Amino acid sequence: MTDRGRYLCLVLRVGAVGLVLILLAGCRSGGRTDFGQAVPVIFDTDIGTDVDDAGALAILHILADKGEARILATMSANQNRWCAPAIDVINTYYGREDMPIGCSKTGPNPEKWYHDSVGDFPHDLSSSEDAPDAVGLYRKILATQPDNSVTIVVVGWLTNMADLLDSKPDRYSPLGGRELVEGKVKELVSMGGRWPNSPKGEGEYNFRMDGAAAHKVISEWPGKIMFTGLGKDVMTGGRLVAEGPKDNPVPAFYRNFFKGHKVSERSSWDLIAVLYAVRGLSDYFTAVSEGKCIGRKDGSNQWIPGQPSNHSYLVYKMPQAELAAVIEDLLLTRRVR
Ligand SMILES: [Ca+2]
Repeated sequence: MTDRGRYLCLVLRVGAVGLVLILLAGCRSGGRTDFGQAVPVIFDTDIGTDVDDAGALAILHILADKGEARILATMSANQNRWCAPAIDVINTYYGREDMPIGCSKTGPNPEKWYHDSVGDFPHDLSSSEDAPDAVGLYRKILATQPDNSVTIVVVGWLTNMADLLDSKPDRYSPLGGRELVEGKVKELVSMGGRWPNSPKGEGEYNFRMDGAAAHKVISEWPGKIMFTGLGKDVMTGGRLVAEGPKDNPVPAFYRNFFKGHKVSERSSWDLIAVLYAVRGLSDYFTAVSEGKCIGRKDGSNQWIPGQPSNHSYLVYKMPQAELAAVIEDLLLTRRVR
């Protein structure tokens, strides 16, 4: 090879390495996946106590349709009889009628709005009692996943996470729950808490509904937790109800909720948790990581500033109205099958 040839070869190599570095930097700052891989997600909800759970599951399906997420399972921490059927109608509408559904057998059991429309849409599960125990299903699924790969997004109380930590070796895995989580879970995203602190004795709803579980998970979870807690002022659902397809159960659930509560929009707590779980900080959020959360058994929480720990909490970067438009556009995205 001539000197000129060697020089050209060197320039090309340096250029290629630079391009790879630029691509890597772009992936780290713009999202959670390396080179566009779908994020494997388990969705855990208290569906029925508020309507944002239905919206959150809907946008998770949409993000899966777009190739950004891969839904491994859908779980209810609310053991009410209507929860699994409500999840089933949404999974079925979005073409994932065989998606595994697990249900807590130990959690709280409130019954509110959701059953009003469940019967109007196709589904198989007629009662949560027919769904397998969520903890067993978690163990079965986690055992088969690559190490440090799974994102769990909990948009209700933390009952299933506490029960998973306490779970014993079984036919799916020789590991106890804590070791299984440590091996397989990349990140737990919890829609819970008020940040940086809840008023004394006034725990946020999801922590308060199972305060013992929140205390246990916050104290003992062996991996990274992102507490989201945002969404009160990010109002969505209005355009979905006005423009959403008639055969989609999610606008119907929102319509029931709006009618029952005499409102025309709803806060987006659970949808924001899903958005972060799949897209990461993106242009939407920043995170506070310097410190650690203390969770008390009454459901209250306090952030102790200090060295970075396995805890972080989310902070808005994008104005709330813009974030609402991003979410509403996702809610109105048509299913692909
Ligand atoms: Ca919820």
